Amino acid sequence: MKRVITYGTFDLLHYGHINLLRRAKALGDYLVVVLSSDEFNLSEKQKKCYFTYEERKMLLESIRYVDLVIPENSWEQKRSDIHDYHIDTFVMGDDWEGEFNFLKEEGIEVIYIPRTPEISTTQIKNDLNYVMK
Ligand code: C2G
Repeated sequence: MKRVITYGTFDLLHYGHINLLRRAKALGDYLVVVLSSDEFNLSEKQKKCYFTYEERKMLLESIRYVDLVIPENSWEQKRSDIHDYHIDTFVMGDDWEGEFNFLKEEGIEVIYIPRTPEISTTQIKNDLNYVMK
């Protein structure tokens, strides 16, 4: 059983997120998604989410590629997550290219996957704001 992990906010879930989750799951048999809490988003990423953590969690849990959703409360929890969940492969979109290579020290694969172009939560918000004006 190959276990894969990925991290994110996943607000206003869109096809770019789904592409990432599908490709992450294809790298193994079990996918853990570590979902940024509302507090972590506000304090560490200056992101105010449209959907709450519980709403974003429920959406992710409904996706066939996702096996487990747990909270992300700090930047530092990755090392312990990898051991606690017996992870073999860490995956992120390539906007994070190189940022998490230190995790290779824990004996796991670190893979960056090309982002889906043309879509982002920010883009959606901007487009909707434009339309609503
Ligand atoms: N993503 C993608 N294509 C897009 C948009 C997002 O592949 N068009 C990927 C991102 O690269 C990331 C995942 O989808 O791997 C989740 O994206 P975000 O919710 O924006 O996550 P982020 O804020 O980058 O959080 O500790 C790491 C952070 O929690 C990552």
